[in-house]
Amino acid sequence: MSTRAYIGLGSNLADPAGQLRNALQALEQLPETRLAGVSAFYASDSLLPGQPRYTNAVAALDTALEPLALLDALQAVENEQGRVRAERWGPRTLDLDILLFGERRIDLPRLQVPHVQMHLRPFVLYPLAELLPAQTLLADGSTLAQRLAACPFVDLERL
Ligand code: PH2
Ligand code: MG
Ligand code: MG
Repeated sequence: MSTRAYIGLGSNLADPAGQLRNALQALEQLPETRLAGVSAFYASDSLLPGQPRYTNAVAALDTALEPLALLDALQAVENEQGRVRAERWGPRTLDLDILLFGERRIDLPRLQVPHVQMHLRPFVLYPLAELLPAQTLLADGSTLAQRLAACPFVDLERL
């Protein structure tokens, strides 16, 4: 049985768009997983000031992996692309976040799904909206459409 999962991709170091393209190729190679869709790429300022701008996108996966196995596989891809975990929210070559995993709610120290901050982040919501219906319910009980209205397309640049 496979589950539809949505993955947030982000990079703000070493050719961010190229990092995202490499990561998408790596996602296509994951075991028991099919890459079912990819949003456009978006550029935006970092939430933390003083960092390079980010490029972000969202990918849809159909996967038979369990959530923690998927997380391990995503972290292996981050590491292969030179991710160094120095500081929380530090600049990174590649960040792969599990945003949604079917309808599952997961609250483990290593993994919280739906992603806790996603409903506040335009660089997640806008690419996600390309792949998901507007009435989709998010973790806080709001719909994607409501969150988009509360997170205007301000600083985002569609690439
Ligand atoms: N990720 C962060 C912190 N700030 N800013 C943008 N624009 N895009 C990100 O993906 C991002 C961020 C930590 O995960
Ligand atoms: Mg992350
Ligand atoms: Mg992140």
